[in-house]
Amino acid sequence: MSPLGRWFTRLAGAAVAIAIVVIYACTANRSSAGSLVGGDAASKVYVPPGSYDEYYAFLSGGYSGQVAVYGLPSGRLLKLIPVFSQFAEDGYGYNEETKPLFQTTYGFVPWDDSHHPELSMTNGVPDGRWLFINANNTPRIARIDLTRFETDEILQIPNAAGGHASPFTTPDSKYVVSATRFSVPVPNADVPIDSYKQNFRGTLTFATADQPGKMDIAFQILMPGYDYDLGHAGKGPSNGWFFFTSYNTEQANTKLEENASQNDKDFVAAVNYKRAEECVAQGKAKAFPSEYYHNWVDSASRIAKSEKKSSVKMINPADCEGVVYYLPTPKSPHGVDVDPTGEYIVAGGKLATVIPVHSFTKLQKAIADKAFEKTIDGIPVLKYDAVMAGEVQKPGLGPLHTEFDGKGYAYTSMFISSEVVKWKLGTWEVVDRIPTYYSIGHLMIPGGDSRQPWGKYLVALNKITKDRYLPTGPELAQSAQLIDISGDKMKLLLDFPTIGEPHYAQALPASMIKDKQLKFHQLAQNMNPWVTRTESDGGITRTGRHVDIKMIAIRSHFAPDNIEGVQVGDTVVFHVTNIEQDWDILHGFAVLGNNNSELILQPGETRSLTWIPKTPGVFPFYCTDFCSALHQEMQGYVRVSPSGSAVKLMANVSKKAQAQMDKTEKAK
Ligand code: RUQ
Ligand code: CUA
Repeated sequence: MSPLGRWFTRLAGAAVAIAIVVIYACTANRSSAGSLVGGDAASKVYVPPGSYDEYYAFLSGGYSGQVAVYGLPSGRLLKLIPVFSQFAEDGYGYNEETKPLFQTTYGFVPWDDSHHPELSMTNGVPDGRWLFINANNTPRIARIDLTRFETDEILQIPNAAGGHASPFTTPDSKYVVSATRFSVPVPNADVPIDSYKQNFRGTLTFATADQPGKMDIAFQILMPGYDYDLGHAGKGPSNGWFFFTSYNTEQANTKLEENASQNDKDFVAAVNYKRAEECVAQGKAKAFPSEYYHNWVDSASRIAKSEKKSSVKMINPADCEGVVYYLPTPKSPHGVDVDPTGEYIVAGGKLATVIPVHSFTKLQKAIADKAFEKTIDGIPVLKYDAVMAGEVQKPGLGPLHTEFDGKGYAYTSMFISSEVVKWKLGTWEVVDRIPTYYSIGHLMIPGGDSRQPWGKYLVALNKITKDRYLPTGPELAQSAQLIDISGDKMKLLLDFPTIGEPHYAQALPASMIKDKQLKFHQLAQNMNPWVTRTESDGGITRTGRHVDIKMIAIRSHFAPDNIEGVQVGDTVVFHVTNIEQDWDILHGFAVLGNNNSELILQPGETRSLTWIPKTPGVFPFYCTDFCSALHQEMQGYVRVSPSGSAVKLMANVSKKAQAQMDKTEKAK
């Protein structure tokens, strides 16, 4: 069950009354569903064949580890971008070029749980350069390039467990952050679990993000051992600040559903990261031995590289006055969202009966006045009344996340009462509500967490599907719902199924990136050491038990297409180059019995598949991507002989390539 689902359990003991409300809400939702879709909904989401959608939406794939790209308003699935999980469909994480992206200090980690896509920003507005996304289980942050829709970089986050509050970006994309969900011993150590209060700590990580291929940990902040949940950067007047929610300020280490729900208020941690930069510059951060990997794709060769790092700069708030303050916040807050003006900091107290809103102006004054309740590990706790801007009363049950439309309204997801609630910034009055089907987690407005929302649509990202689609056995696809927010009243337009669990999403106008798409890779600039640019360059080389085969793929053949002299137990690597120079002409490659996946080859690209034949025989290979009328003719054979056989290394290649092969054969 998802962490969200567990809140049901948490509440169950005390809340018979709530249960009744939930049942009532669900029943009410279901019976009125039909009438809630207005008569013009179909025309509002209809994108005629051959026409484009207005927005790209990037939905997290949750426990699939990937990102799904949809068009809005149609809800059409455009692409699945593999990020943290191997993807057999195109060989990502199976071919030799991309495997290093999964390198971590825990070894090769080919899966993760991705939660929050975040677009890069310039001046607080999404700029369409990159999309970042976090890995929750083995904390990492990935960068996706939006001219190719490909993962280019993955940075591991050390001294952390559960990289949940991540990878929210600063308005200039200088940093992406990661806060540890689980506190753990820092550095990790073999200690009794019930020594939690003495030994467990949290960390807040700021990683540099504005230079592709060069992501790194700028600094970490060592925090009390709470659970850190979500974060958002300040903007405008609050630029230079970052806000993170924390819960379990009780520091429970068992039965958290009860033991971490004792305090009436937990905290939002307000981090002055400009102050952190000063402390680093003044040598107040300690070099803290920490191993982690940075993996990135070299753009010339398109081959991923891995580098192991050994130290981070660790800031202890007690040594850097003014770097962190705690804002008391009711109760077990989950989301924290900053409105487009940068003045209001909205928390989603998932067990709270109100939506608490903090004021940045008051926060600054409270600091100047030293309106502190107490200090925890060098972190002043500000007085709630001194920082509070207002509370939205009776919003519904289980507020989680808030986004904004740029017209003075906020929209909050209510998990337990299964609805989106629209309220007005400044007066805090609820002005509209709409049911969701069912149990909404995040919601998303294109640019809705930025300085400039495109406030036309809202997407509800729901946790429970039940009766919304044709049933497909015990497991149903989770659902997203498109809601029109252009008028006073929210209107439900469309349901569409999602990949994995759509935690969070981001979207931007298609016009910002559609004309920047790469159509193919320039073959002349392909710097893969095993590139084959023309048919006559193909061939085979043997180095002991290692055999490299250089091949080309072009409509509609491979060259070479007959290979002999391979032996049982050899490590055979097929380096296949698609020499097409044309948009959307891809080829594939697979050989009978290969123990990994196929290769998919973009035009102009080289990919390598490793194969260790186990028995003698003849093994066909073929193109897996229907590329031409003669796609079914696009095939070949590898002859495998017993180990030590006298069959000569041979391929039907050019004379030049054969002469080269004969030379290496003789040399051995
Ligand atoms: S959250 S359980 Cu983004 Cu609401 Cu992850
Ligand atoms: Cu190449 Cu099918």
